Amino acid sequence: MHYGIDYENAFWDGTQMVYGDGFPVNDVTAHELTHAVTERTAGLEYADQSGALNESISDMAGWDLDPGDSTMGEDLSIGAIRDMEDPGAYDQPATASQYVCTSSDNGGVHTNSGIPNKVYANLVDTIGRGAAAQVRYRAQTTYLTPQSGFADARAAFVAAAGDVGASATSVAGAWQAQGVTATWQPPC
Ligand SMILES: [Ca+2]
Ligand SMILES: [Zn+2]
Repeated sequence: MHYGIDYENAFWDGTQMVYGDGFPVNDVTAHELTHAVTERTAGLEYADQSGALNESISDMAGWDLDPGDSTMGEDLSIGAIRDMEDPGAYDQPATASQYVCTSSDNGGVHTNSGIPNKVYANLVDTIGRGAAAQVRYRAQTTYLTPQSGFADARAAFVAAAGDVGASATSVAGAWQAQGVTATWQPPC
């Protein structure tokens, strides 16, 4: 589903992403490679909430490797396709109450990813990108599972924060700010 990309200068060694010296990291390339990491770790099913999380984790990692702007895909011929800080700029929801129920796009995986994307923007703002990236990677590789939903992801990120020495309160707050409470469920 997400192949046909250049693996020459960046690869996953079974534990982490490895980038060659001076390799100009494209956010979309990192996004696609991160799908491979997710497939082999969290295994998030590519539909509905877990699919939106799968998409969002890839956007988070893509942004971390191309942190100079908050848009995704601005180097594509079609231009930017998403904005981590302002999901609404590309017709994505930013809060849980705006969760889109649809049967297209595997249950709106490229739409509802805006919610956790904005959560991650909150997290970068509050604890800094380095810590946010550690939390994100730890959650992806240790706590998220194939059926994880948004509330599970909140719990996963909070648990990951404890492991890497980040503020669990700040992590919970980043989710809470977008309406993802510990027990949130979508209307569909
Ligand atoms: Ca970008
Ligand atoms: Zn993707």
